[in-house]
Amino acid sequence: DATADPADGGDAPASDELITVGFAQTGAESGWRSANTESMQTAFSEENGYELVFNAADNDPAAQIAAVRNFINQGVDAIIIAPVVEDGWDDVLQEAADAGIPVILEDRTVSASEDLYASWVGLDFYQEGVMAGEWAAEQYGDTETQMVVLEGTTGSAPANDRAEGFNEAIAGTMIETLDSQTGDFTRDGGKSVMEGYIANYGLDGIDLVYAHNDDMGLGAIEAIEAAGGVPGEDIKIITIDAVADGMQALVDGKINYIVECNPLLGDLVSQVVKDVLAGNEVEKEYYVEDQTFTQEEAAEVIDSRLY
Ligand code: GYE
Repeated sequence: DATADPADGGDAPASDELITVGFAQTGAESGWRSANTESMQTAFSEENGYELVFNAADNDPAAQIAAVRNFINQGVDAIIIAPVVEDGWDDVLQEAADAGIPVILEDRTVSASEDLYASWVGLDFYQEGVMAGEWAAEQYGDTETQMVVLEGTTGSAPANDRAEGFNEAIAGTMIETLDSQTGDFTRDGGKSVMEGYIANYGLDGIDLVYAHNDDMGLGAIEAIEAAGGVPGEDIKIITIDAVADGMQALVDGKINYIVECNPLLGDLVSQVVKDVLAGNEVEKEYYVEDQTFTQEEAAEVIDSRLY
């Protein structure tokens, strides 16, 4: 077993040595999600010693829990979850623990006890909200500003934390929240909620959009343009993610500021999975750093972005 024959085709392990990993992805709601799925599939490839069982739950929490139960029944070596929502995980996480299968969370967090999972790899969503809110406060906080919010999926960690961080950062400024509804992190969702806002408050009644992700901001741009407005000028837009389409809209002047959320988590998650399975000690939380971009900063880096 220990003697590898260099002539037998490189260092990919024989298939019976592959680590079987079940990955319960949220769905395919956004550009961020596509980049995250690709990063995970690349990191958890056969070349790297894995057999990946991939499930995308179409953002349905019940379907995602069912997928995790399937992984438990299949007896996979480890389970990775990007939890759609924070709540409702206690039972199935306990079932995984009872079956002796370690769970590693990536991207979003859960409200369940941290004893029920081995580790989490992701981003500081609260801090992303704070960074977005601080820029808004600095730019618009001294003048009367009517803001509408496009929230992410209700009950998801990034929607909860990005709202909280932003609201704390704009407290005491002249920015007023006119309305706040979910657009489910999708472009279509952002567009239709924005159409409703424009119908209710008029283009002139809205000064600022805070969208919890780029895709919803891009949907809002479509709605504003369809109504005859100029996004980025008549109505300012702040978003989170910094995916390719979002960065292009920022460079084009249609978005005013983007806080990054790095989706390229695959390699770090893979390292954590290997450590957990080897019985090595791991941290409970691994935070990946995020940056922020103005229009000028986006123009400088857009050609070197990885997603
Ligand atoms: O910002 C959004 C995606 O959970 C951080 O989910 C992720 C968020 C991301 O749909 O675009």
